[in-house]
Amino acid sequence: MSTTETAPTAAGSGASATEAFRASSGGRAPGQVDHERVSTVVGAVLKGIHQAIRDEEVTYPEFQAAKEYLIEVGEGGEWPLLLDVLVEHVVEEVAARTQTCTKGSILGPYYLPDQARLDTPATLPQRPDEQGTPLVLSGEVRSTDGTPLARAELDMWQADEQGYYSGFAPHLPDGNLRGVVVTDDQGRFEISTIQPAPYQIPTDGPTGGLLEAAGWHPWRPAHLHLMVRAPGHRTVTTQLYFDGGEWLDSDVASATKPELVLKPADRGDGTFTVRYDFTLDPA
Ligand code: MBD
Ligand code: FE
Repeated sequence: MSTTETAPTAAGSGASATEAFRASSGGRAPGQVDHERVSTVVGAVLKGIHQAIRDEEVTYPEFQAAKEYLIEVGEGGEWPLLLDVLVEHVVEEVAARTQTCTKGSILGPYYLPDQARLDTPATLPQRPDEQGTPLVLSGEVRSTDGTPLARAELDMWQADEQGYYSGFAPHLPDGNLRGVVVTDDQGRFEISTIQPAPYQIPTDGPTGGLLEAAGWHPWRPAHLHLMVRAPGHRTVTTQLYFDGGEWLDSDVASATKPELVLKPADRGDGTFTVRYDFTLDPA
C-alpha cells in the first residue's frame, strides 16, 4: 500500500463506521426488553468469558489490559469493525439455518443505504480514471421456485483497486463503486465495475492492533458486497469472491464460502466477465 497523505486512517474509517451504524436501522434499540432473553444470552456470553479466564488462568495485568483495550475500541469508534470482523460470521451462520436462498455472508461495517438507483445494464458510479481490471457481472434473480424476479434490487458496494471504500476514505467521492441495480422485466441484470483489491483492516487502530498482537494477518480476500431484495421475498446479504485470490483460505473475517467464489474470464479485450444467479426465499 502507498503511504501518501491521502491514505485513510483507522480513526477516520472506524468513526465513520460507527456513525453509519448509528444512522442505520440496525442501531435501533428494541422497544421492549425481553428480560428472559437478555438473561439467557448475556448469561451464556459471561459463562464463556468466565471459563476462558479459568482455562487460561488470566492474570490481573491481563484483565486490566483488556479493559484498557476495550475503552480504546470505543474511543476509536471501532466497535462495528471489531465485531463484524471477529463475531458476525457466527451470527450469519445461525441466520443461514433458516435460508434456502443463495448463500449469504456477513454485512460488514461499510454498507451505506440510499445509493444511486440504476437500471440494468448498469455501470457502478466510478471516477473517470478509476483503476482496476474491468469486470462485468451478469445473471438473473429468481425466487426459489424458479420464477424470475423483475425489478429486484442488487444493492452493491465494494472497495476500489487500492482496497478503500467510498464513505470511509476521505479521498474518494461519495457513492464511488456503490449502487442499487434494478433487474429488467425478466429478472436479469448486468453490472459493469472493476475488480476490487483485497481489504486490509486498518493497522493503526485497535482492531488492527489486536490482530498484530495475536500474530494474525489483517487481510480479507477481494470481495463484492451485495444485498439482493425483491418484494415478497427475504433479502439476502452476501459477498462474492474471486477464484485464486489471495487470502481466500484465511479471511480474517471468516466470511468466505465455496459457493460464493466467482471465476471471471477475459472476454478477449482485458474485460473480465462472469455470470452469477441469485435465488431469494419467499418472505
Ligand atoms: C470489510 O470490507 C468487510 O467486508 C468486513 C466484513 C469487515 C471489514 C472490512
Ligand atoms: Fe468489505
